[in-house]
Amino acid sequence: MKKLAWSAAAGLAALLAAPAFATDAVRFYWFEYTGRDPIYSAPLPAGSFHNPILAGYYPDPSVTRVGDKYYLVNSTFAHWPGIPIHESTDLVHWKLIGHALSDPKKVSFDGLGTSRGVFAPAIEYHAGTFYVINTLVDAGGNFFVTAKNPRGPWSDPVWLKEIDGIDPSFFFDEDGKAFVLNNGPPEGTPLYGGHRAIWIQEFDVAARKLVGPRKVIVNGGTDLAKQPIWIEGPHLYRLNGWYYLMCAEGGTERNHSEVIFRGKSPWGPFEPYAGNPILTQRDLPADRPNPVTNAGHADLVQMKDGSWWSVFLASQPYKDYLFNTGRETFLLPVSWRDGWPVILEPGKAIPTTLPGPKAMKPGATGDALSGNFTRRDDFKGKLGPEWITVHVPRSNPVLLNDSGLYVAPVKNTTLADKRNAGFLARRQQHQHFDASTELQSGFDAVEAGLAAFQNESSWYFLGVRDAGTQNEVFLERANAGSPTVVARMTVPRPAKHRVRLRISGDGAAFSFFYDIGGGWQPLLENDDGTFLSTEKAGGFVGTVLGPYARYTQDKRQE
Ligand code: 6LW
Repeated sequence: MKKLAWSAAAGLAALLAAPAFATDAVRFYWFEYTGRDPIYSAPLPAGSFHNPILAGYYPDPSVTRVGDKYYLVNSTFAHWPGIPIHESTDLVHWKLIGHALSDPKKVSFDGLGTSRGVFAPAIEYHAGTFYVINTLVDAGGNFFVTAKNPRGPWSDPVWLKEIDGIDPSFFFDEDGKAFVLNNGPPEGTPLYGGHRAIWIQEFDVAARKLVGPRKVIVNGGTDLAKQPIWIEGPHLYRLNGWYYLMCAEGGTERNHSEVIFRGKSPWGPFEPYAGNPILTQRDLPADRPNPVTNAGHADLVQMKDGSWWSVFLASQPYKDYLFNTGRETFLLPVSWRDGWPVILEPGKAIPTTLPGPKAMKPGATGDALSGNFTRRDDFKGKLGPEWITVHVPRSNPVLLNDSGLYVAPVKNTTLADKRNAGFLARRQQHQHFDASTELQSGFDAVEAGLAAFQNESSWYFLGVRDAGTQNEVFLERANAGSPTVVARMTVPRPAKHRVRLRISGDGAAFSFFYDIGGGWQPLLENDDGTFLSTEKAGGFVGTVLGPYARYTQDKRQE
């Protein structure tokens, strides 16, 4: 069996260290994903781009510029590899070039819910070194990694055990001093639920450690008297004699926003801008068409041409406040008003098509991350950049050779367990999508097919298994309670045992199809897929889709 080639990064290559590969592995011949959201169907005007720039679950973006290149990181929670590094020359088209966390020996998310682990990371470049700082929630706390080349290798994590809280970021000042900022509990007893503070502490670059006192620079938010909640995601910038401190406020749901402060020293005092928030969608009418919600958690970057832009997270509900695509990365130009940066005027809706930066060249391309597209993976010795796993792989469930992908069931492990199962996934990036695959059926004691997974208690499994000399195609739904088979069909086992399966989503409606040679047949249509939404499933991630194999119940319990 050939080495698994993770095309853009060494991410899953370390899996190959495992010596044996299960003989029960199921072969998948190809996988195809098509996004078909009507909102992107009109041709893109020349020089324009579509928001989100990274569609599907890519929350908490942080960006930095090095010369004429830009580097972006996002949260990945219990998905793996951790913290993708995307590179761009125009802020619109991005390519995956590596991961800040890719050695499964260094971290473990076993036993963690899907929305624990990698929270909001921040990326900076200083004196020839890239820094990514982050919190592994319930899995080690705050840490940073460094690299000379953003493609890697990235250093081992340097743990910052002395600080609590989340959302750390570095600030490298012009005078050589450096700081770590983050969100933490306030001093003393919190005055109300969601009362948090922004803290700062000096960082000794040479010694790679925090030094001196730690101090609160924002208590609660822009106006403590109004009991602001969840001040977080701090970023500090120095410009025109001011230190600008930008933070998210209001919580990462419908009241999310971005606010700005400024002061004459990194230690404060910081005054809030009278025009805060500088980004939110919370005041817009709920019944607006194609709503974008949750906007906040932003970072600023100045392009080489002097223009300012902001990346931030937002979500796109298909109805009410329901979205299965998680929190996505958006891009907007920033304007300056009386010395303050403004990402979006109050009352304006975030555009999904808008003019791009000057640096955007006609015909520029990147990975399939924005607008409508079809991505087909023939699994010929190489995996596309979109593939991830859920939890850090401990065994060897996914292998590739020149003829296809092999997914092995993992003993005693299914999607309902908080550890890595035989599941390779890609993000659901559109409200309207088709995800299909072809696999080899007829494995004794193994069930395989396609899963749509939100977390360990919210998923669909469209699978095929042995039924004597025939096959059974089935749909299992886990919706908070025990997984239940909601549709099943006994079908002839086709020539060469090849079966095609498809999951199609249209907003809330999920439909499931199989094809054993005579064309697509529905197994169940228009099932209510709202249980995969963040509103119902909870947490911080979005739905992911892909090939899955597990042992049958009997064999699982052996
Ligand atoms: C993240 C926090 C947030 O740490 O959500 O939107 C949390 N903002 O800043 C998880 O992504």
